Amino acid sequence: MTFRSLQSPSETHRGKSEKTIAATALWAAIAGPSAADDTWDAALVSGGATNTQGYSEVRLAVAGDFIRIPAVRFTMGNNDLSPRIARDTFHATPEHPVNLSTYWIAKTPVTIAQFRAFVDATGYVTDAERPGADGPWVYDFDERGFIAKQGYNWRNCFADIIARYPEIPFTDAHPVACVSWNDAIAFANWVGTETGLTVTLPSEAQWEYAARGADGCIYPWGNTPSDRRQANYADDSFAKYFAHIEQSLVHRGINDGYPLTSPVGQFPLGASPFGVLDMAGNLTEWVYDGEYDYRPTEQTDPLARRGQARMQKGGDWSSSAGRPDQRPDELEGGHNIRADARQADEAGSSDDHMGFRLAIVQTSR
Ligand SMILES: [Ca+2]
Ligand SMILES: [Ca+2]
Repeated sequence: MTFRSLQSPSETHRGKSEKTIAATALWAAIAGPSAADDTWDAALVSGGATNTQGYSEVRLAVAGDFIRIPAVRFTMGNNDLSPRIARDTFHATPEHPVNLSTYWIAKTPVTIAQFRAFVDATGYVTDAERPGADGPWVYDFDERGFIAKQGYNWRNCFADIIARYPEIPFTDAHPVACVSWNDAIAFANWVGTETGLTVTLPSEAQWEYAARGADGCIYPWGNTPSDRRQANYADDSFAKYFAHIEQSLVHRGINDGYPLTSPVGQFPLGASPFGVLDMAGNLTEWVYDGEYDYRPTEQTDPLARRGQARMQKGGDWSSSAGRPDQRPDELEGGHNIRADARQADEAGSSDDHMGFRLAIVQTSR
């Protein structure tokens, strides 16, 4: 594989041919053993450097940084869950061997700025904005909880909270929330069209391996809960504003600095073994799979292609650490930042603690 010629002046391309070259280089890198030596088209795909953890990273102009995850056989799910943890991880049992082909996963979730560029370019209308839609589930101080509110969507789903407490940090560099699985797929399809790559949501297996690594840790950074520097979830800064709800979720004694979401990439010490950021906390993330139960048998590139409900991973700003010493979560399923935790929700639904990140794969879905 020789991609260095792509950057020579004599092979400068623009427009469609440029996209095709970038895509060709990325496919070759997915298949080949020496991606760290590859170079990338500067306009559309740049980087090609090796990150701190030793994995290749590239940058898509419209969708940020992606990390190459080499093919592997790993153990998905968990057999070592107490009944409470089993419930809070949406029954992430039994553990089972999974073979994954090489893929690329986004280093961070899609930001509001990136999603805004997509909407500006295409005129896309999200599920929550469609006539007659129920609206996303967002926090309401009068109701003292999360309720479905019409008129809210990705543009304004934190607006009431920010208006009430303008000191809470919030910018377009934060991950986009109040987007449905359908909206996430629409964004992925747009990035695919723009780049010529097969861009989609990661499968649940791809997401979990990118978060846990070969050692199968509880969190992306290891097995001990955050000391405030590894992730954004329900901490003392959350409790300051949401003290009247979900007290059992709060990790007392740490302050990660963010009552709501944080800008993406703010917790480098929370990187996964591959350098992937924001997997635990910030926003829970849609993955491609429809809702399904684990089986003990070995699987290769597992993907539940269909399902009205879609799986979600990673926990968010309102989630617990999922520590064994915590009191139980009142809610069934998920709502903690363990890498093996699972949730599911209707593909057309959205809420203020749900976002997504992209993956680049070799086969269409
Ligand atoms: Ca927090
Ligand atoms: Ca996350």
